[in-house]
Amino acid sequence: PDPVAPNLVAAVSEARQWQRLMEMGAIGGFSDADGNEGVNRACLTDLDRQARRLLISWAEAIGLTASTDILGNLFLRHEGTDPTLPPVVTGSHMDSQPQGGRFDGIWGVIAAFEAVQALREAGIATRRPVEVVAWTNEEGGRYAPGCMGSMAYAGYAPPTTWDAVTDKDGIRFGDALAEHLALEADIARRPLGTVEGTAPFAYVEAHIEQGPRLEAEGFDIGVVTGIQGSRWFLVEINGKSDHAGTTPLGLRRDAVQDMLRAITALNALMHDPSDVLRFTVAHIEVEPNTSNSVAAVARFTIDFRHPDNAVLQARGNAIEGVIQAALKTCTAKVTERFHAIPTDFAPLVPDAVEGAARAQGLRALRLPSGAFHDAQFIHPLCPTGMIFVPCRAGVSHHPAEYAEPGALAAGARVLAQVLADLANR
Ligand code: HGY
Ligand code: MN
Ligand code: MN
Ligand code: MN
Repeated sequence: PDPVAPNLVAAVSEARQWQRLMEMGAIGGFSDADGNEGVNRACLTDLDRQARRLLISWAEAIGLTASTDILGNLFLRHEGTDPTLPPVVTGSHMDSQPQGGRFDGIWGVIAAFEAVQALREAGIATRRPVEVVAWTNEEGGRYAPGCMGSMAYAGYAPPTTWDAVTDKDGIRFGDALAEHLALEADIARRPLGTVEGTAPFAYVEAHIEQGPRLEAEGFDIGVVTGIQGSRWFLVEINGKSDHAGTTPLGLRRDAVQDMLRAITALNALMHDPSDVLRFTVAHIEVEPNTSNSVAAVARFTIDFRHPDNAVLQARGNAIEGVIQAALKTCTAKVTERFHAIPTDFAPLVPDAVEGAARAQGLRALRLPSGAFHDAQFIHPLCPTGMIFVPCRAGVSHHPAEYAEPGALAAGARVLAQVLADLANR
């Protein structure tokens, strides 16, 4: 077992981490009809900024310095004995789904914070700086796609790529970001990742599994080996508004009827007996959206995922043709909004995670992630890995999302040891 582990592991506080999680969960918190405590904290909102201010207040209380880049990615820096070395970066996201849970994303930020605080309290010097990060807009709920902050940081897409994307109130991402940066103008500004600054030495993201395996199979730690691929499409079907009472069916150009034909055809394309493929239509808009005018426009999103890149490309590339062939009276415009290829992490970080888990007597399982994460976009820059902890029944993106305080503390202890390891390499 690692010599630093005992006092470092002891310095990680289960109670302090849980208390911080509950305090964060109250920001945008709500109870659903069954009494589950969920959170609705969209990116670049006052609630998001309130949560960030709370995190910064904790950080400054223990001597970390806060900075933010032009995408609003927030960094809390623990200085290394050699400040010139590329840092180890660790964190996740603070934004949530509209009916999200109190653990998705935010635990990874709080666990990173807890691990760094434990390093400092245990008096463990690190050669490299360690930076806790909160990425902007991982969820892609308010503004599609997700992972905008990490994609811009990694140079995957120019920072202005999404300026014209609007939310449900018609507010442009570029305007919401400009307002956000103005409201956080007192926070030190830093270059944008690898575009203007330096790449990390390594990146580690702690996250709840958002799946059932660790709990069902009795494991404490998930050693994440990679992340499946994701592709998001927006489909706009254009027909013609008409009077519901007087227009014969044969003369209609009904966008809703053609949308249903298109989704039925897509279900056939996406049928996969092995049930490995994931296909979701969950955001639908209709115009004019009244009960007695035939629908002129129907918009719907496609979220399509697969672990095999050949399938992800082939099925994804077939989507437009299948939609066009299914239409009877309308036209369709299909745009791709997100394209993350399947990721296999290099062994360095997963091996360090597994080594730390074993050194701490924890049961560790190697597994891929079904959810996408910011780690997917940091992976090409440096050795990258993730630490999963079990969550109850694998539920996520729902207010019933839950993880045990002890399970989260075990995750933070493994993270602390991995950071001590990587930051001294
Ligand atoms: O959708 C995802 O996979 C992530 O949880 N936002
Ligand atoms: Mn997440
Ligand atoms: Mn999520
Ligand atoms: Mn993530």
